[in-house]
Amino acid sequence: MSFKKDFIWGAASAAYQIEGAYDEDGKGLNIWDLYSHEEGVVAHGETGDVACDHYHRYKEDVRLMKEIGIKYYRMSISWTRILPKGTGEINRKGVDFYNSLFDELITNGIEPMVTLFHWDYPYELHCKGGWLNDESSDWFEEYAAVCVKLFSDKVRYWMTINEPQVFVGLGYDNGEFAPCIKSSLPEILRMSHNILLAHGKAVRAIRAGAKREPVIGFAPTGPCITPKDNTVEEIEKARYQSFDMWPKGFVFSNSWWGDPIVLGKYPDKAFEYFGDTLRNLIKDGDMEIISSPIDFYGANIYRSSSTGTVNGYDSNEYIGCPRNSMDWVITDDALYWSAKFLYERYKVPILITENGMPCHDRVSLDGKVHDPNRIDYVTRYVKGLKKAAEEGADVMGYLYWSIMDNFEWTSGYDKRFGLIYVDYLTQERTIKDSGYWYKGVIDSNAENI
Ligand code: BGP
Repeated sequence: MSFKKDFIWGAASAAYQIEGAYDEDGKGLNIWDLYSHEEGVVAHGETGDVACDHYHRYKEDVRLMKEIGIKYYRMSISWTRILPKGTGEINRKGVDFYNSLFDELITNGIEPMVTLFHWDYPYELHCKGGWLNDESSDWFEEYAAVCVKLFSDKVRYWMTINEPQVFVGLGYDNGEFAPCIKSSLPEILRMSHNILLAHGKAVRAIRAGAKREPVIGFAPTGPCITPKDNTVEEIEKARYQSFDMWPKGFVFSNSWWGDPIVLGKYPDKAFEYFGDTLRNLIKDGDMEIISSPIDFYGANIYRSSSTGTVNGYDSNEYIGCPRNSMDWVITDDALYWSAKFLYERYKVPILITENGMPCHDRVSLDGKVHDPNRIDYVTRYVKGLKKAAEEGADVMGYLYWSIMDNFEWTSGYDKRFGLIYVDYLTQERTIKDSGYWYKGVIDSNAENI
């Protein structure tokens, strides 16, 4: 048994993390352009101004992708490169850039998969209240419709939003990520509802405007809880906890976002906790818009925590557990349980939109980048994913995060997730051992794992 024949193998990136050229060719500013410049936001005062300079080096990058054997490339569009003010006037040079990139990918046999929003929110719209403004879902719909009109002759795969858990939780709840805001509970509820509406309206805009049959999803993350042993009780507990939500920090949960989008309703607990404050936000027809059918459920998964832990992964269960350079525990069965649980609950194909490992990579004296830990990590996680597929979960594909080392948000450039090493001083690229190894995984549809 194995993955299906048309299994999607690829790697992912996001515009702000790789493109650079932050104020070139008519691009408008976004919240990361601005807030990364504020003191204390990003480690070592680093910014994404230049990043991997992918904007100028995309041809070389596509060539390296081809060398690695990448078949699908998940990337995001920088909203303000297309619409500098977030809505209204279109920036032709931004459009030209993405058209050239898509052409380059397609010519090299790589299918582009586009995320519309990977956190780089237009600054002009932020000044109008951002997601708190009840027009924000219309702004996003306009942006989605523009992209579909411009690019759907080349792009079939679309993801609306990346990790609402994280951009809301860290950006507007605890204030660590741009735009560094700590919001009140009613504000968090309101912006969540607007984001869900934005997602739904974008799904409809893509479906209505696409020139070729689109494949649409979104790319959430969320807690993945695994059973500490294989007893029925522990498995049930893990399933329950994976979709549970709490009165505080609930934006990080799976069900707060996944249930409205796929099941068409907020979790019961949300009404228990927030009562009329939530009820009053929901207008007639909203839930139908939010739950406009999607073709796949994306999942960004890096780690899990076991039902045996007291406080998630920070407990004795993980004493001495291997950790990556972000200090995240390495939990081999994360993809197995999450693919299984997500598919059981949502019953739409699961696409692993991100999974990967940041390591302490460097170019060795022999000129190569040896990263056996990354190879070991992917082997273990993909084995789990394969087992989930063999046991009946509809798993559509796996996208490694990330195609190349890049700007890891507030952690700056130290954390290297890439299959391609980037020397930020010279912009020289080196395919890591894992990149060459991944080619074998792709070519054999993971029969070698
Ligand atoms: C992505 C980011 C990555 C990485 C990842 C972490 O969407 O762009 O750079 O930070 O999320 O995932 P999580 O937030 O689930 O830990």
